[in-house]
Amino acid sequence: MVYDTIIIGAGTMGIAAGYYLSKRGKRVLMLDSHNPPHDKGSHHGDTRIIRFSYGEGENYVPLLLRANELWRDLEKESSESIFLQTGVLNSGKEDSTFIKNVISGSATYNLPLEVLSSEEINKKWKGFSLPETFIGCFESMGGILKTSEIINSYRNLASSNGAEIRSNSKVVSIKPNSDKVVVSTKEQSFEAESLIVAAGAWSKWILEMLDLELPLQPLRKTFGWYEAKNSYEYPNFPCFTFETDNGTFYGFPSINGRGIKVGRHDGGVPVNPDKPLRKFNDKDDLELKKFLNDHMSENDFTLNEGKTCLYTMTTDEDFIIDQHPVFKNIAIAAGFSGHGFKFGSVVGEILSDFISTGQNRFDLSSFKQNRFKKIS
Ligand code: PYC
Repeated sequence: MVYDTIIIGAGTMGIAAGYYLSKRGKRVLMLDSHNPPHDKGSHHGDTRIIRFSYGEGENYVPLLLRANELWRDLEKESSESIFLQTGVLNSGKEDSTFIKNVISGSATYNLPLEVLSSEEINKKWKGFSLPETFIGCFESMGGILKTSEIINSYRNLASSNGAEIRSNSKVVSIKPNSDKVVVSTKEQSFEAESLIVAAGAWSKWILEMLDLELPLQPLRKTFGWYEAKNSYEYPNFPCFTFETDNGTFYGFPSINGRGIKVGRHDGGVPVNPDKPLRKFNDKDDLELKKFLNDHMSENDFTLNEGKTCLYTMTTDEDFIIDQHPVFKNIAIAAGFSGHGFKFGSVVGEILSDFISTGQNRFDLSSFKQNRFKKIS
């Protein structure tokens, strides 16, 4: 069978693209080296934050607003609960670039934001104990996206639209052409008019098969759930991001008594995604506990469960969302640098637009792959 589009990677971005293309009546084949949702994807760990006055830059806000509409549509279409509106507190020193971007993003796009002193925050949520030098920006619109529910919803809807998913199918070669692409796994070759590469931590190697050398680096990251008292339980406690002198951290309220979830966003160790990740260890636990002890009012957190996951970093931590420079029938989504999940719906729609019409409605100039071209 000749497909309209082959998608390499059926994780967050790939499965969303597969869904939007299948909804347009396209014959879609998704190939994944694992079986999504799985613990090698950047969707691993049950929950992700969605926030809108974006500390990483205002250029992301239009994408976030569209992503939000599409998450609501997915919730209706799948009849699954995928979003919990907890609000998100972004905290750090007033002169941090991240905090400044949050405040300016809210002003530019007229998004609800409460800017609070550390004293006001510690009073509003008993669980926090912020240093005096910190401020916080609370966005009531933000909250939690449930990752497995989202991947499964897209997967089920795409399958019922006729899309095919082949799990445990590792791609070993690609022969590109402007009107036909042949993609081979060890077992079989497949043909389609167009191709999407959304291969998460494997993107670097897949893109090399298309003559694109991009600075993509998978990193090992850690997060854990910690025993917590009532003041951290959903819906009374928000999600949070913290820029501290000891690193950038994020977290979630405890849901159904599982414990407050916390992870470190910066740092991390470069890894080969084909090798098993070093398990969550005592050093990882100490680092997360120190963050909790320094910024929460409790000081006897005990680990319920610790896990590892993968980020795929670009050197500037901005995404790559683009078309191939030679073959316009190939679209690329890569390098989401640990802050991509919340954009999964809109990135899926953009990839589907690139493939179906060659156009898209957003300014994607900061996400072009040629920003990494070597200047000699
Ligand atoms: O972008 O808010 C975020 C985030 C939370 C965990 C990893 N990334």
